[in-house]
Amino acid sequence: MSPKTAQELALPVGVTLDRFIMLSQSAFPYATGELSQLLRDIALAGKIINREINRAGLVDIAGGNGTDNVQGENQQKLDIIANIRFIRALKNGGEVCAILSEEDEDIIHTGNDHGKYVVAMDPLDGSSNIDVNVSIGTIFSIYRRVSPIDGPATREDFLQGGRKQVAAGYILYGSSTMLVYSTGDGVNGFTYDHSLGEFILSHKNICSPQNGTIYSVNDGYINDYPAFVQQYLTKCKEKSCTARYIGSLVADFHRNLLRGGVYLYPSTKKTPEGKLRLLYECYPLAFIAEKSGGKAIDGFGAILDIIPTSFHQRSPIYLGSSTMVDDVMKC
Ligand code: FBP
Repeated sequence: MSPKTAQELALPVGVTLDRFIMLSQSAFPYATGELSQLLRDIALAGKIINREINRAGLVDIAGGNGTDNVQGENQQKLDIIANIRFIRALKNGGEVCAILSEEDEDIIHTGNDHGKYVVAMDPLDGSSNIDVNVSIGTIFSIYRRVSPIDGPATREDFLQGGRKQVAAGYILYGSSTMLVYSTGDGVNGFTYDHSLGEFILSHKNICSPQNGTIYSVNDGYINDYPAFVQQYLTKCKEKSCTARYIGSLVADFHRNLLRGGVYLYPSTKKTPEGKLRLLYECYPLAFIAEKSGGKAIDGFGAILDIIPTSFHQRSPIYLGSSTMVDDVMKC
């Protein structure tokens, strides 16, 4: 047997997130590295939460905490842990002057008044699936502040509208842990290598298939959905499309992003304004959808064109492969 080459003996580990961020930054001559540092801080918090989730069944951090969040939802212990871990990482990172979280009513000022960025986040999405070991996720949206630097952040910093996001993404805690984000120029995915403690580039320049056969919706509420949605779902069934619904937005969105499909959370009689939160669920995933060639609408127009009026406002959402979203709209 011929001897192996050095390359064969030491296969490259791939491009780490750090290196990818550095390489992307060098594409922007005026970049100052603050957004790069912020992305690293998010990745660090993701690694810590991944560790907590993996051992949730072994230590007393599974289940409800007996407290409710601003939405009146029962908080899971891991919701609170994820929230704290992100706030701490962004505070210590120094680039973020304020945070808006699904778990807190008001803006969280980090004390980094010199920070140029604000972050809106859903620290742990899909909470109802935590205890049953089903994939869950973190969703984040980043804006450059509009309020003066060195002063406290303001409401206006968070109500700029989805098109003003400078970056957005999610972390999926699934069969593997992945970080997927965009800074406006393409969407890239990184898989967490536990043995190295590094996110490694595994999905370069993700492009959402223009069409697909998967639809993701809570079919249990079908009688409560608007007529055009019922019409669209009937068409899907007539076309023998495949129904896939995990009940974890990040997991459902991620599958459809790679395979082609559409996720629907329409308004219902119970929630006429929809269930999902505009600022830290709809906007960031709509950003990823559009930057990967897909679409995201609320039934009337693009999600990213909605002018926000309050921190925790909700919106109906239909997002995924562009042809399937157009078909929803046609209905
Ligand atoms: P949170 O867990 O962050 O509140 O997210 C909302 C969510 O769980 C999504 O992840 C999911 O897609 C949807 O709600 C499921 O809602 P339903 O149980 O009504 O189908």
